[in-house]
Amino acid sequence: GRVVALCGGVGGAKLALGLQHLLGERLTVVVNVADDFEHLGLHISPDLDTVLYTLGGLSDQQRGWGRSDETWNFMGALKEIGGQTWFSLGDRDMAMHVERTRRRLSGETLTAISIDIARRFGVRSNVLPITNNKLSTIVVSTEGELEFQRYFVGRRCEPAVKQIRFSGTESARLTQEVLQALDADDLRLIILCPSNPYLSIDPMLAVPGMTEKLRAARVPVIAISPIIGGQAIKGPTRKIMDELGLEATNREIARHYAGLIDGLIIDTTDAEGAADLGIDVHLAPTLMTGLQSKIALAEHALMFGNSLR
Ligand code: GDP
Ligand code: FO1
Ligand code: CA
Repeated sequence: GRVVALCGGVGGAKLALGLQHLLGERLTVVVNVADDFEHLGLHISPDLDTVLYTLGGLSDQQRGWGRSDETWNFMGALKEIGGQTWFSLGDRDMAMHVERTRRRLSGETLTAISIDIARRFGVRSNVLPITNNKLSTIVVSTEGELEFQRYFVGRRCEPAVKQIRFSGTESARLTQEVLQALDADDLRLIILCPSNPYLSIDPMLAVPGMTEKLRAARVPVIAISPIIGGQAIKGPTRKIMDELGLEATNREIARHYAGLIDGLIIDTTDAEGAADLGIDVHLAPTLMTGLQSKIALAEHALMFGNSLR
């Protein structure tokens, strides 16, 4: 059967790679686009980039974003003439932004462009943006409202988060391709990847109809916790939970997704207290390092999903 995975960037893409290994074209990865913005006149889609590069075997493992074997001549030259350098665009990565921008201006949808580039990268699974419409995360911080990349990259997530808002939700629509994936007769499981719940998954859940789709799903919906031992593996998840007055625990992740998921995978080392999360819990090693650990966690997700049917 088929599987749909809702995915942000780095954390989600790691599991998506393991799932792709097991499922190939039976996997559809639905990707967040609320990190997207226009920069230097280009349309940048960071989470789509991360997923396409990761599933295509082109991603930089250390940096987490962008391509491996990258060079930075463009940025160097841009700096010399006084251009904006707070957001780095690698020379090879630049091809993606320029070509995607050109194709959007010529009238193609983000979906069509993503499908075509995935095919050219030899990606076997289906990679779909959640929407073709503009959707943007706005961080309401102690220093005022910040556009997402200004907060994340420009300010390195330093301003304390008071609230996270999404603009464009009223007019955003799930794409036909996403709806088809969620309605497929042979769909067996929906997975919320271990992505940042507040910055990566919530904007997708904010697209009209998405939470209703998950609630009405005739297949199990599971999540993998991005929190291990009260800490995030990378990025501001833990910091944001602290700032929003939330406990950085699997219990809080379970509470956050309550009503949407049928089960939660948490790390084996967090076994204590697993019984009273108020939801079906599966224990597994959830720290993904090499390819084998990504495939192993993907196997756990499929097994757990099967057990809930
Ligand atoms: P971003 O869009 O690049 O910020 O990436 P995501 O939102 O997809 O993922 C960020 C989240 O992934 C963070 O909360 C991390 O804790 C989580 N994460 C990253 N690597 C792992 C891992 O190996 N295991 C688990 N369980 N979570 C991870
Ligand atoms: N992240 C950074 O921390 N600094 C950058 O200069 C940067 C550039 C960049 C360019 C293209 C792209 O697809 C992603 C890029 N990222 C960069 C990553 C990214 O914007 C963030 O990690 C996320 O949006 C959070 O998911
Ligand atoms: Ca992201």
